Amino acid sequence: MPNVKDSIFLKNLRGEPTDRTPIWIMRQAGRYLPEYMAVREKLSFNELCRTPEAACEVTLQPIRRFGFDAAIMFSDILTPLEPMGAPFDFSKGGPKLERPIRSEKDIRALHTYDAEEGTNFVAAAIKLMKAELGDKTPLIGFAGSPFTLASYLIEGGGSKDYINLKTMLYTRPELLQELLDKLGDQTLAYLKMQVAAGVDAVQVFDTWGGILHPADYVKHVLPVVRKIMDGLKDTGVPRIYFLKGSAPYNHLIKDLDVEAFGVDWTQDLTMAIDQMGGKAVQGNLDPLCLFGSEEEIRRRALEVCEKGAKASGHVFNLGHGILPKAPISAVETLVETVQGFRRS
Ligand code: 1CP
Repeated sequence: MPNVKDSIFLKNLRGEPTDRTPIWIMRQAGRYLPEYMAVREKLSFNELCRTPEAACEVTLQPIRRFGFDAAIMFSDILTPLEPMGAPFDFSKGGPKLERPIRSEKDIRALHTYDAEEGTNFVAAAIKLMKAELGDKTPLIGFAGSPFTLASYLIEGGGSKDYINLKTMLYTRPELLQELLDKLGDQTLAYLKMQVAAGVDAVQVFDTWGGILHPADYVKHVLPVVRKIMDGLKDTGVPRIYFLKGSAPYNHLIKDLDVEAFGVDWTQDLTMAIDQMGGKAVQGNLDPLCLFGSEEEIRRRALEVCEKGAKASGHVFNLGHGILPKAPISAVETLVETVQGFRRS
């Protein structure tokens, strides 16, 4: 009987030897897949996230098509904010919040909630996904880091300069901290709920944690990430921290109690492995490499595999999410190359 615990994905996160390198890619369920777009013609993005059967279907799509070594539950980092009183609208391209959260009153009005109730549709989706994936393919749960979530709440959507967030940081840091602490408590409860529902590993996405001076990162971002990761330790599931743009912070995060660090494509993987003190790594091919020639994709993917093989564990991934225009044939080339690589 195969056991999901023996999957090469989980083995690499635990630092156990495997003869090949597992691969999954961030945003593997999404707009580059025609079968995803077909589902989206019938359901809005929010409906999709809140309908367990549909979320399960799109989670499985990239597994069926490419045979990735791990599935990631379909949802969004912003989904658990709605029950706090901050619903996002995704219909205009990027996420938009009706009324940004900027004052003391706005922050106090956000409420923490029982994750089993407020996000019961996520637990239901995870149970369906686990039943479909069986013992072959592990399922990754995830959440946004409090800082990345705060950036969307304060700006009201994506931002180029984070003017509102930084204004708060430089005028009322204690207010920003209050928001981060509140989001931290909710995020820990949300991830614990996912583990109870059956996910095999968790990833915290910190897409925008890298926009701060390292001293501010250490003061405001790192402690709440640490609290979440420490709070998950007893669950026993491997924890992955993906901080985009982490290169100037690697020496600051290396002591976090996690099993693996996500590495973006702006860093040399060997350097990141040296700086991350013996932990497993996940990454780090440039997502734009998928627009290169087949030969170039193969060459660069193998280079990442060779470097990753020197870490205590390596999970192949892109250095950030796949773009909606990425060619399917490039993903096929990538998966075939990585799954064909043998560690010596
Ligand atoms: O129109 C559509 O169909 C919506 C596009 C879309 C998709 C497919 C959004 C809106 N989110 C998602 C899914 C998603 N988002 C997943 C699913 C699982 C998978 O990886 O396959 C995950 C893990 C996320 C995480 C996410 N959402 C992050 C962190 C990772 C990253 O890419 O940096 C962030 C920052 C978001 C916010 C968000 N949601 C959606 C968009 C387009 C964005 C980015 C907006 C921006 O650039 O600021």
